[in-house]
Amino acid sequence: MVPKGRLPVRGPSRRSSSSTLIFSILIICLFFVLILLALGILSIPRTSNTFPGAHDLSSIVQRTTESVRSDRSYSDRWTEVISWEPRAVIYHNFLLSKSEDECEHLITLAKPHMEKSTVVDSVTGKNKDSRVRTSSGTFLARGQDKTVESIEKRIADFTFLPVDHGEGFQVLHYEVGQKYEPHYDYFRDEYNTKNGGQRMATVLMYLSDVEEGGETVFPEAKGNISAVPWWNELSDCAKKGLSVKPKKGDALLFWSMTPDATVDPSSLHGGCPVIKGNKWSSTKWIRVNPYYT
Ligand SMILES: O=C(O)CCC(=O)C(=O)O
Repeated sequence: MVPKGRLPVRGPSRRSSSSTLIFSILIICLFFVLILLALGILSIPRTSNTFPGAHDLSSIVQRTTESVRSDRSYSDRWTEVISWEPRAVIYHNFLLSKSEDECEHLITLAKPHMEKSTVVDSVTGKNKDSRVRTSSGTFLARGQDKTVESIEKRIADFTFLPVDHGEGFQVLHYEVGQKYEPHYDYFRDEYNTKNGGQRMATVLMYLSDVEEGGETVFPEAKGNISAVPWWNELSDCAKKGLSVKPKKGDALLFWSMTPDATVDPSSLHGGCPVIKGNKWSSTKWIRVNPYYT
């Protein structure tokens, strides 16, 4: 019992010792969180407005610089998202060029069989000759040899789409003045979708550099097309859209369908006329379902 007229002695000291305890626990927790942050086990979430907008093509410069800086060697493989509408990404140095030259290998396989390229008639679904596409080309068999098989496996890893959804490579050759006018890779006829369903994505591999022209252009891509770092190097044709300059060994992946599996009209694309030099490329079209060869 507390004696009359005296203040209790133990109350405030108990309160002060419990607040000291809480304060110490907080300090220990804070210290613990700081250690986790320093070790990279925890991270502070970034707000969405720190990321560039989906159509902000000027961010390509920043990402390029970051990639180069963080790579040990410039010749390493690295990816560069160039557009969200259509979804498109460049995989730099996708094909081997040192111990084995995969570009030369594909060209050597294709050369003896090159024929004038055709286009698909959207009414009949049959191949026809056209002024829209003036290159020459040929198809290689899927898994034709070990090198082809290894590139196809790499494409499957890169796209997350199985090897058996892919058509055989089409190797293309464009000489000066040759081009492929803007078109869709998806079909608008029923005949061509019987085997494998719709074309979902395309991987376009550049097998050679091109001195001038020959860019792949996306005239319906959304965004400020002139913000790309390589704008001043583009031909007039390429300046009509978002363009990629062919570079030997690089691969361009773009999607002809949106994530909700409807066809994407912003995937309209073409090959600009070659102005100087030669262009060799190889296309892999990937279907929604397995494609039987
Ligand atoms: O050669 C290019 O840049 C475009 C080729 C193309 O459009 C295609 O093969 O579908």
